[in-house]
Amino acid sequence: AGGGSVGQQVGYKIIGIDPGAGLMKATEKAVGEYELKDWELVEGSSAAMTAALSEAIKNKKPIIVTGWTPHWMFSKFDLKYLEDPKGVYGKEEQIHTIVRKGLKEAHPSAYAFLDNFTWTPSDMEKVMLAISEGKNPEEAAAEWVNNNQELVNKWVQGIKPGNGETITLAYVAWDSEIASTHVVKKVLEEKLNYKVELNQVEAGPMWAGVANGDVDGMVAAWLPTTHADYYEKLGKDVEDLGPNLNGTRIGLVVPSYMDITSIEDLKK
Ligand code: PBE
Repeated sequence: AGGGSVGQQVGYKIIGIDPGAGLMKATEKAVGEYELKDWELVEGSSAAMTAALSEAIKNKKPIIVTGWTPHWMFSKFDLKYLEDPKGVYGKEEQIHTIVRKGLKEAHPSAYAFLDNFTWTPSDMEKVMLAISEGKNPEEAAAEWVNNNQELVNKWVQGIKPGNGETITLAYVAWDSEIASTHVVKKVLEEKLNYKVELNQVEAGPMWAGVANGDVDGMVAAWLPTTHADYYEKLGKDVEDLGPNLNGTRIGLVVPSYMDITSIEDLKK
């Protein structure tokens, strides 16, 4: 389809996201290790990447994007990960909840809930999908919380509500983290009587904000691989509350109609 090599078909471009994402660092490494010499990793944002993907699929054009799971793109479109025989993108990992040191003493109820918070890729995808279909994140989170009272009540069971104190959460505008962070905000406000301020920042400042105590926490740490750099630098200055979600994946993603299966095919 389209004629020529895959590289020629897509102009030797991989459509990336924000430069702070671990996925971008991994992709730079992949470009090196697979010797994709003529290729360019295009920086942008999650929103720009999904817009380019939607547009390409609408026109049945070839495209290569940096992608991850959980993500609504896999329920909306017929997509596949390119095989990664060199294992550059790592194995399955977890999304962790990370809080500032001292949060437990300062806001024990918020801390207890954040420690309990855990859900599944399919939960997260429901919120993501609603947002991708036009709901604003607050609405989508409220609707999910409303529909999942049993699980939500387990998270807050036995926890004494706060007294209207403010909790600050940092997140990056990745579709997955927009979803999770808004759900956590909603639960803290509706069930535990906190006020929640959200700081949307880049990945570096998100980690640094929790490490220096400017923000109380985040639910967006992809470990052990994707955020390995950040964790190595700042892990000792934060408290890791462990995984809130299991079953992630990152890599290069293409529409299923493209006639390639492996990152190695990009060299041809
Ligand atoms: N992501 C989504 C992020 C983590 C969440 C895979 C784009 C990254 O740092 O790459």
